[in-house]
Amino acid sequence: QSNANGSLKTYDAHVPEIKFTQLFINGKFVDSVKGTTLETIDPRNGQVTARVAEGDKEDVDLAVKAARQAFDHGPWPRMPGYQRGRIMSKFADLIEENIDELAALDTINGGKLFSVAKAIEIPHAAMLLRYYAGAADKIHGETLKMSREFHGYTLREPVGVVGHIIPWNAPTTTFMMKVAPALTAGCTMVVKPAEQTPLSALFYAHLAKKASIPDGVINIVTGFGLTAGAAISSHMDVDMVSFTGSTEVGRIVMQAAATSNLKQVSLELGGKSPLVIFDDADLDTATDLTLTGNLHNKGEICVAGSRVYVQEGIYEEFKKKLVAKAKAWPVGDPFDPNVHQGPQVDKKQFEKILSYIEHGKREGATLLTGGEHLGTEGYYIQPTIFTNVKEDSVIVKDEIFGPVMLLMKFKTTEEVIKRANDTRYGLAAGVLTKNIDLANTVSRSIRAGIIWINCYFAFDNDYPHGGYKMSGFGKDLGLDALHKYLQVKSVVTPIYNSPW
Ligand code: TXE
Repeated sequence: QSNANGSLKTYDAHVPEIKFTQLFINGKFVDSVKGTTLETIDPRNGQVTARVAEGDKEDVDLAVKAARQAFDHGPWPRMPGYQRGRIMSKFADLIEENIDELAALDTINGGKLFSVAKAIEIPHAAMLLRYYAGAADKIHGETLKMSREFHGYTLREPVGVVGHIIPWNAPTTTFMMKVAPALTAGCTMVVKPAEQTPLSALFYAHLAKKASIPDGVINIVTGFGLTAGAAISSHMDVDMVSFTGSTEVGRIVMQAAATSNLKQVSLELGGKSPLVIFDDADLDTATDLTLTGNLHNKGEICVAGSRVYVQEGIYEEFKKKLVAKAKAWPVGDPFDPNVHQGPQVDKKQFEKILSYIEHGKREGATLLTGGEHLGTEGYYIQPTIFTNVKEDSVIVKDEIFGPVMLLMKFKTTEEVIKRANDTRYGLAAGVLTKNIDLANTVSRSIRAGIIWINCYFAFDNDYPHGGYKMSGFGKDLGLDALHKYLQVKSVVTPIYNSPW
């Protein structure tokens, strides 16, 4: 453990044996057609932890074929909803029996805090499965009265074969946010985890099979975006692609969907969320929420509140407190229970963040604390705070996706609303004030998918998550996500001699 300036200790006690490294297609673990592999790296030290099958177009073809067969002829879409729900609940039980191992895989693969993965993210994956399992026998359409001698009804039918393309920052949560509602809907699927973090997804495939999810329903193709990912988004036999990742790749996925079979598209992309703190906010709560809102998951989180707007009356005092707390923030080995921030996911992301920090300095922003690589090995970065930033500068406009926040002063409500909305993104926002009218005005005025009042990162299974503007469209979580994997069919029939 260390604070932002100390040295790092390494904990190896929890490193699990890696059991699954092959693709999972039609219920079996198999090598890739070409037989090639990719390396997964432990971000604590940059060392190779495993070699995982590298899937390419041919493997995606096989996986889609299996998913198509399971959808067109298999039992999953046809079985009663309660039965699908029962199997999903069994899947949830098996996850709970393997929490430690799953949490450790996400830690050595993505640098995630073991304590958080164990206490929150893995149990949440099981909860999410149960939430959607409970909805599996409650999928229904409506009966509609027509104006003439017809009547009709609507059916909600599964979309079909879904391709899920998943990022590395929340390998478990994103996997389950996509897989669970699609399972409930009766879809079959091909999942491509991020090349950096494929290990837990393969373990989930093993547990799904053990829970009796039929072969071909969940297929996992580990591999790179440009090859396996592109093969999914341009596949003629995939009915929908559900993507979480960068705005840049979201655009490519949508183009591929448009130029192939016009498959449905759902995109959860990046953010640059505003956190607006008014003069009457409690300083301790406000500084704590600002830190967790930016340093949770080492800032690799799409809803990070990285544009921090503080009203002028408390600005100086807030700044002093925030910097003092950031300097004491424990960064270190993610297996250490006292640590709050582990290493960035990989060398590429680590270097990207450091280059944004350099860019900020060159643009003339004032570095209040942090800004440096921490330790001599691994991808650790100090919690970093900039102030005196120009609103049109690159570090204010771009998503940095690291432990870097920008502190800005404002005077009036009108002004801060305008500045908060001055972004191409619209994923989340926070507002801290004791004045309920002010909180309501700001929440209605900011164009973003979720607004937190006097809190940050409060998520629940039932709350839809997804963006406005260039943060994407289509929700994860909640019943909105279930409806995304269903399509509505209208059925109309004549009705004679109706008394009504
Ligand atoms: O994302 P990519 P990267 C943001 C964040 C981060 C930046 C870059 O700002 O710094 O994106 O991260 C697959 N066709 N977010 O480069 O490339 C890829 O293999 C199809 C925000 O890792 O978008 C992986 O599975 N798929 C974010 C997934 O897309 C392709 C989470 C995401 O990777 C592809 C992650 C292609 N041509 C990064 N190219 C969030 N919204 O939470 C890549 N992929």
